[in-house]
Order: sequence, then C-alpha cells, then structure tokens
Amino acid sequence: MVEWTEFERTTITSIFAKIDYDKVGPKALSRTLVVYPWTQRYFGNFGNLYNAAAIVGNKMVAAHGVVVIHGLERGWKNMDNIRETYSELSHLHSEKLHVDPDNFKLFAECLIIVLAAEMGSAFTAEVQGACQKFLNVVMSALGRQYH
Ligand code: HNI
Repeated sequence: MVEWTEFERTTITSIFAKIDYDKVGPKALSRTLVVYPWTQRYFGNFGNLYNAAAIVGNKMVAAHGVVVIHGLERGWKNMDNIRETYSELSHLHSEKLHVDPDNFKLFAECLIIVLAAEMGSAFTAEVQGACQKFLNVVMSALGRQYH
C-alpha cells in the first residue's frame, strides 16, 4: 500500500476542494487532445476535433473532461485503497475502450500544467510533488487490469 505523508494528504484534499471541475477537466482533456493528437482516435464519436479551437470549443470534450475529474475524485476520496477503487475503471479502459495506458500519463501531464496555471505561485515544487505522486498512483491503478 502507498504511504502518504500528512502534507500529501492535505495538499491533495485542498486542491480537490478548491478546483473548479467544470474548468480544470475540460482544459486538461482538450490540452491532451491538442498536444498529443493521436489521443483523438478514442473520441471519434465526439464530432469536430479538426483543430485546437474546435477541440477547446467542443462541448462533448468539455463534458468528458468533467467526467474524468470526477473519476479522479474517487482516488482522492479513497487514498488508502486506490488500487481497488480503480479496478473497474481499469477494466473498462482496457477491455471495452481499448485505451492504451500510456495515454493516462499524457493526461496526467496536461492536468499538472493546467493546475500550475490555475494555482500560480501556490503550485510550489512540494505541491507539484504531491500531485505527481497522487496521479502516478492513480494512473498505475488504472493500468493494472491490462495484460
Ligand atoms: Ni477515461 C470513459 C475516467 C483517462 C478515454 N473515463 C471514462 C469514464 C470515466 C473515466 C469515469 C466514464 C466511464 C463510464 O461510462 O462508466 N479516464 C478516466 C480517468 C482517467 C481517464 C480517471 C485518468 C485520469 N480516458 C482517459 C484517457 C483516455 C480516456 C487518457 C484516452 C486518451 N475514457 C475514455 C473514453 C471513454 C472514457 C474514450 C468513453 C467516452 C464516451 O463517453 O464515449
């Protein structure tokens, strides 16, 4: 089981309490689709992803970004049981959606950049460290049902 310091717990909790899901989720997902265009292949039914402006303005992308942040919230609320928490979602992404697990890391990277921009100077190196650790643990749990 992953050990969390008090600082890591409080940092993750306060970030999730503070962030606006409707803003951060769409920004992080649309950034992923723009920066790593091959990730668009999973969203073929989302309509116009023709260029960056279309992706940022796409309502289905925005809505799905919110869904993903809600998905991350499950990890924040179960920090001592992350592996179990993501077992079903991992299965879904592997068996049904066939999402290459490398893409989880790309999303995590884009989310870090969005958080940094949102939080400004409050996003210190220590805060980033806590976020990276949390996201690494979640992404590894999401990748567990792949074989
Ligand atoms: Ni992901 C559906 C959570 C990363 C592609 N994804 C979901 C759902 C959740 C979710 C929750 C809804 C499940 C349901 O309907 O029961 N996804 C997460 C989380 C992460 C993540 C927590 C990482 C933090 N997903 C990704 C990435 C991709 C991805 C990186 C592809 C690049 N996810 C999908 C697709 C769907 C999906 C595709 C189905 C979308 C739809 O509605 O058609």
